[in-house]
Amino acid sequence: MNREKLTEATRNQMPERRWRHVRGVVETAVELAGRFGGDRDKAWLAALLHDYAKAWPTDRMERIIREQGLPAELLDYDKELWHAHVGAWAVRQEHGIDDEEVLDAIRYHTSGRENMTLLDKIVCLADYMEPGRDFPGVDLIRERAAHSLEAALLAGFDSTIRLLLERGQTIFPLTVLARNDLIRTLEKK
Ligand code: DGI
Ligand code: FE
Ligand code: FE
Repeated sequence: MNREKLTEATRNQMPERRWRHVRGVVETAVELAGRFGGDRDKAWLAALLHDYAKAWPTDRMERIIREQGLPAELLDYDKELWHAHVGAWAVRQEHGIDDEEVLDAIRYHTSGRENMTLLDKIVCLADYMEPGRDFPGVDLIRERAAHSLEAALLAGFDSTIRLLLERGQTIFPLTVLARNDLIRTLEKK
């Protein structure tokens, strides 16, 4: 796998602003992998590809979910959730990415899930706290990330759930399961 080609192909999927975010996530994910003992190469790859389908048209994502056997349940929830699953499908199709750990980290980077792997957590947290992010609560996430991946990620999911509640939106069940799981993990420590 050629890193430059993959980088260029990813850049071509999105506008410049989104590409800047992706570069921030790559930088942050590699840093977090170093801090918490994750695989830096996998962190690099999953972070680079995490928003691969983010700028794809909604109807294209919907068609892929229906025709390629991705979880149809996604269609009952916010469209923002779709790019993660579609992105994992797309990078396998278009670039032969077959590392299931990397594909899972891409697939669950928005919703989270129960029993998140170290790589899932690194990518999801990097997505919340990359240098370009600025939203209420991001400082707490960054502070916690200095010592605890789980505590930082919990603050991240809390801020997303709070936002969804404020907007009166649905919450995808995996996000609730991910949050519950992190709380239990932290209680055991
Ligand atoms: O793709 P990004 O913008 O970098 O970040 P992301 O993949 O984490 O997408 C976040 C958006 O998804 C955020 O604006 C909230 C929205 N969203 C809608 N419904 C849900 C949701 N996020 C989660 N975690 N769970 C939901 O049910
Ligand atoms: Fe995303
Ligand atoms: Fe992102």
